Amino acid sequence: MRSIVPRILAAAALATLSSVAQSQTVPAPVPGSNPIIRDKFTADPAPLVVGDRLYLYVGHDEAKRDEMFNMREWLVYSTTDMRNWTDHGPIMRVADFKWAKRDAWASQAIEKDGKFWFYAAVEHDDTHPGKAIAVAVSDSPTGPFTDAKGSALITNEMTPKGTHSWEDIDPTVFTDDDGTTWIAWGNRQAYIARLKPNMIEIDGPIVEITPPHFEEGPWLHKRGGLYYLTYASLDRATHTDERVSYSTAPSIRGPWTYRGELTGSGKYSFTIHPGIMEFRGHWYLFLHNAALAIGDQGGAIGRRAVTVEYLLYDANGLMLPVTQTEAGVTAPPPR
Ligand code: FUB
Repeated sequence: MRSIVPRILAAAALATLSSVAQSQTVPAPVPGSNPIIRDKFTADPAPLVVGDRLYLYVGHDEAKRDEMFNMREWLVYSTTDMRNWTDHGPIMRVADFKWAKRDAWASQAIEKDGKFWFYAAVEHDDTHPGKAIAVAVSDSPTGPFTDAKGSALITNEMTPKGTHSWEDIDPTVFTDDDGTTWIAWGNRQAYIARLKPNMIEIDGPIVEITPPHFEEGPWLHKRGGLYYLTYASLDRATHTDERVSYSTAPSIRGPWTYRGELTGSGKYSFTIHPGIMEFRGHWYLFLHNAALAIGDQGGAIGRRAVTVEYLLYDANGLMLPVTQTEAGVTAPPPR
């Protein structure tokens, strides 16, 4: 019988050569390049700055094979340098809202009076069929968050004009200079309402503000004297995948002026979702695409990956078009 030792040695040598070859041909990603999170599929990025740290809330995409969405929890990451991200794990599961039955969809957290308020889209149980908006609270941006109300803040019945059951999704929250916090949300129709100071009740009417080609994912922010409503848009006559568009207004109450598209579509992705924040002297636009593969799981509608790019404004405060890149914010800021 021939010895198998030479064959084992040859195999080991080959394995070493192939791992050397691999490490030479596939360089490790530059920390902070896109997608910024690579060990999990993540979507619907929502940044929040607390002190010298930027926190990023995302939905955890866990769809398998041809499943559309499978989202059961929200995760949070943080950074101080926009390069290196700390994983703080799940901050909440959709099961923590006892009245919700599934779908940890888009969210946003905001700080007010020393507490952190987390607003998120979920599927309500059969007592209020359709999507709903939940609110949770924590003493820390990394949680744990608990249901702040014990029931939905917004249910499908509160917006009767809508024609489909997933109209009440994708909350964005914004506190104006007078201390009033506003919440906007929607799918196909966009709405805005004032929150009571307790942050868990709507104060006054729900007003429709649907901008051109609005699909979902609104994001409110203010820079200088200008208010921005940025959102995932879909011009069904010309595009098959969402892009990002925006409107501006001189006041949170409008009137809103449509300013056109800010981005194209995310690579391989039907959805896209803007999250905008200023941090350490730069403005950033967070998005997602479906360009990440993990093992044998390729990107898909339910397996997305968050990205970040610099966001620049012209002299009139209009946002300059943004392209999703691999280098992201590891490249020098464009001028
Ligand atoms: O992630 C689930 C849904 O897809 C979000 O709520 C929408 O904004 C879209 O990204």
